[in-house]
Amino acid sequence: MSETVHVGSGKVRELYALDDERLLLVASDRISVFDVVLPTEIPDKGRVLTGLSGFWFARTRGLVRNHLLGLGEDGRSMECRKLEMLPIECVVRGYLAGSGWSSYKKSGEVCGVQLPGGLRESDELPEPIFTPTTKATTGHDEPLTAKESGELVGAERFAELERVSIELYSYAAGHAREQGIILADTKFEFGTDEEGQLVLADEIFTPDSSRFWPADEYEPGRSQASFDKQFVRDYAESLGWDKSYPGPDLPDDVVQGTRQRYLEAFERLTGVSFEEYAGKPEVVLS
Ligand code: Q0Z
Repeated sequence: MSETVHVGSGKVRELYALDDERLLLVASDRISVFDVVLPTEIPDKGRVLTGLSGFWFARTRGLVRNHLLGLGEDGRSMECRKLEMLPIECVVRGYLAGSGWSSYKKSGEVCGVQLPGGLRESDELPEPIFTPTTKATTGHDEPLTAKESGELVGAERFAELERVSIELYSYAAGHAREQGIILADTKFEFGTDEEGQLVLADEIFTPDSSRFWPADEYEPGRSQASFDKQFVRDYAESLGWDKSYPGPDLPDDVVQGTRQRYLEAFERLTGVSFEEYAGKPEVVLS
C-alpha cells in the first residue's frame, strides 16, 4: 500500500511525499507576475518548466549530484530524492538586474560584493557573482553577506556552494547564449544526502527560477523584456492594474502568445520539439 501525500504548495508548484525517501514535485500551469498568481493558466507551462529542469539536471550531472530520480509520464512532475535542505538560496548574477541593480545604484555593491563603477542597468558583469539570500517563509528573501551565509551553513559548505553555483551558471549561460537566450541570473536550492554530500535540488534554469532575456533585443541602460512573461506584464500594466491581489484575467491572445514563448524557450534550449517531449518526457534526459 502506498499513498501520495501533499506536503507543500509554492505559488505555482505542489510538493507530494511518495514515501520516506522520495518526493514528487509537480509544476502547475499557473503563472505569477509582479508576485501575484493570475486567475488564468498558461497551457503546458508546467510541462515546459519540468522538461527544462530535467534537461539541465541531466546535463549538469558531471558538475554536481542532483535530486532527480525521473520524470513523470505526464511531463509535468519530477520524482526526486528527499534531502535535508540547506537554509540559503544560492543566487548567481551575470548581469545587473532587479534587486542587484537597485543595490548597486545605492551602494556600488551587491550582497557585499564590490563592483566596478559606471555600470548601467542590465550590463553584463565582469564575471558572474554569487549573491545568496535567506529563505523567507513569509515576505521577501533578504541578501546575505558571505559571513552571514557562513554562519548558516558553515564556511566550508559556503565555499563549495559558491564554486558549484558559479560553475552551473557559467555552463548554462554559455549554452543559452548560443541559442539566443541571455540567462541574466538564476537561483538554486541545495540539500545534503544521508552521507552529507551536496545535492542540487528544486528546479533549475527554468524561466521561473532565472531571468531569460531574448539576446536579439538586449540593450543595456534599460530594463529588459522578459523572454516568457513580457506579453503578460505589458497587458497587465496596460489595464492600470496596481499589482495587488487579485490579478487580471488574461485574454486568449495573451495566453497563446505567452504559451508560444514558453515552447520556444524549451525548444531552443533543449533542441527537442515540445511535441516529442509531450509523448516521451525522458527524451530530454539523454
Ligand atoms: C523543495 C517547494 C514545491 C513547495 C522542500 N529534494 C527535496 N528534498 C527535500 N525538500 C525539498 C526537495 Cl526539492 C523541498 N521545496 C520547495 C517546492 C512546493 C515548496 F513544489 N521545499
